[in-house]
Amino acid sequence: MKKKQPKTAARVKLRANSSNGSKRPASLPQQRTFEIPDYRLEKPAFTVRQIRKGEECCYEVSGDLSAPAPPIRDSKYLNKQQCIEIYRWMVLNRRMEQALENLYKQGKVVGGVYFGLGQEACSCASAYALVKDDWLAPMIRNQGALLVRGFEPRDMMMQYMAKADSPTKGRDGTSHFGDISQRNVVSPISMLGDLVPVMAGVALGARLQARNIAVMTYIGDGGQSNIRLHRKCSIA
Ligand SMILES: Cc1ncc(C[n+]2csc(CCOP(=O)(O)OP(=O)(O)O)c2C)c(N)n1
Repeated sequence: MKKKQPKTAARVKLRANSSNGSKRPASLPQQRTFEIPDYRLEKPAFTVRQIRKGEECCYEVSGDLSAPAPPIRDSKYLNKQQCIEIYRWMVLNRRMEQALENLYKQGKVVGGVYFGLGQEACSCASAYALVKDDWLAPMIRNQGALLVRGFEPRDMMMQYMAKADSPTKGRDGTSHFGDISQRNVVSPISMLGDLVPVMAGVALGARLQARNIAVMTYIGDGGQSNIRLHRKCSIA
């Protein structure tokens, strides 16, 4: 009797049919797939449930919370060179924001200043994963993504000080700037979540032009709790 193959083995066989791991007709050679194999060691053995008690909303965590932290190990996604490159972007991101903090304390920043302290890995590594033709729409805490995409710390500093040589020529005092002609970067939009439909439009436009690109934007937990976000995600 023929032995039934486990599901994972079947999937591996399917991937071997094409050069980039997807099952697709040979007529679309530019097609890219975005499957990410799950190499994580951590498999959390707990669940988080949202509980509503009248007007109150809280979260209940149940399960094994005493599991040991997973060991430090080499990435299976990135080689050492790539890890070092991303780390360098993260350090630059942190250093630039420390300098911005000093400028703010010296009263040289016009308006507010926004940091991505502790979020450097999210900004830098995600932008690093894109290729040149892909489109990126950072939010104000993702200045590290702008660095990876080719902006310089100088651009951010000049922008916050509203200098004439800044990307918006002194017309804006925060990180509301992009570069849609060279770097495929859409400016942050103040209304949280509004970059989602904008980037869906960019993706749709690219598809109509038969270009196979990825688009990316960011959203925080505050932004995602906005009821309109779900409509925006439906558009995407
Ligand atoms: C649609 C909309 N609602 C409210 C605001 C005001 N607002 C600006 S930042 C912010 C909090 C954002 O929180 P989160 O998304 O978690 O990001 P964080 O700043 O904490 O990184 C709010 C409510 C806004 N800009 N847009």
